[in-house]
Amino acid sequence: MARTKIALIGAGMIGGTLAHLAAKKEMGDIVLFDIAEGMPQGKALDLSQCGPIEGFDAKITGTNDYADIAGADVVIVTAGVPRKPGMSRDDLLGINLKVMKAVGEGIKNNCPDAFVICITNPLDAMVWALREFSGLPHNKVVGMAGVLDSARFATFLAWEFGVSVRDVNAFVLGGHGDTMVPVLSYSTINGIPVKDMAKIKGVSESRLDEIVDRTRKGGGEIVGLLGNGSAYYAPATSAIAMAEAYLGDQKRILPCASYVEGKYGLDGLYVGVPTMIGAGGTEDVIEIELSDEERGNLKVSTDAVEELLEACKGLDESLA
Ligand code: A3D
Repeated sequence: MARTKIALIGAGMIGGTLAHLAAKKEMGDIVLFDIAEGMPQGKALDLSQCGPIEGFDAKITGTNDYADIAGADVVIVTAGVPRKPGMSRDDLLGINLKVMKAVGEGIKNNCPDAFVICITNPLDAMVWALREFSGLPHNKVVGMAGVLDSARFATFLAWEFGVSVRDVNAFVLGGHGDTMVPVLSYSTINGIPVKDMAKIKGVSESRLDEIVDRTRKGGGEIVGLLGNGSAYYAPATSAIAMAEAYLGDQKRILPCASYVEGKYGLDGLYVGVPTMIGAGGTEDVIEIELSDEERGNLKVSTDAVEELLEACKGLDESLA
């Protein structure tokens, strides 16, 4: 039986971390692709030399040639540039849109049967564009954001209540970024609704609002502290959980940027929703009941995503 092949497009901070995690978990053989010459090869060599110490057998290779991702079962995309000082949102969009075009074509020509997880920002627009450029079915292209955002939410809730993170089930919806919608009504501490737990523990509503706000700005907080670059450990771990759900046909319900048509009043948009991931890729989107306020917040978030898609269409007419 052929070994599972995992292609990582972008061998930067997240790409390298993904390779290390996938190797440690022996998820399959790993190909690190990047346009930077030597860098993916160097990282692959370095990571390969972890094998004898950590005891994994994964074959890790670095490449600048898309032909080497041929037949990949899973592709995780982190290729792109980060926003730099002085760069407008549209400048960033224009650059990363071109990257998605190249990556989409590389996937289409070499591994059209893969399950593709996009991480590149601005996430909800880039996953949509990557799907358009690759031509893969919508259920095989998904964005990673909600697993990370809900992990951030869960971390802050666990700290606030002084409980194990393992018992916190935190729920977020919507686009990735400041408009994301952390949903307190569906967040629990081992089944106990967070709002009930707050009453039991004497945590005020305004304190919960602060936690929601910190979750929304979770990425920016880390960017500010690092001074250079953005989060990479937790983003990589999040994408690995999604890849494992697919490879193991786990039917996990994870918050992912999935293609939504018909549910949540949406008509063909990638946005963060509870999604079942199994061997069929994104097999189902679960539509939950929302309060008027949550529905309103989701609308603000999806409007922001739609605005980005319009900007993409303006930048590349093949998307219009
Ligand atoms: P970084 O370390 O800069 O790695 C990006 C890599 O992409 C670099 O090695 C580049 O050489 C490479 N690259 C650029 N253009 C191309 C191309 N055309 N083809 C192949 N490779 C290319 O960044 P990172 O790994 O820290 O982050 C990667 C992306 O993830 C960025 O867009 C971040 O904004 C995004 N990100 C998203 C989240 C989400 O939750 C959605 C969280 C953290 C980071």
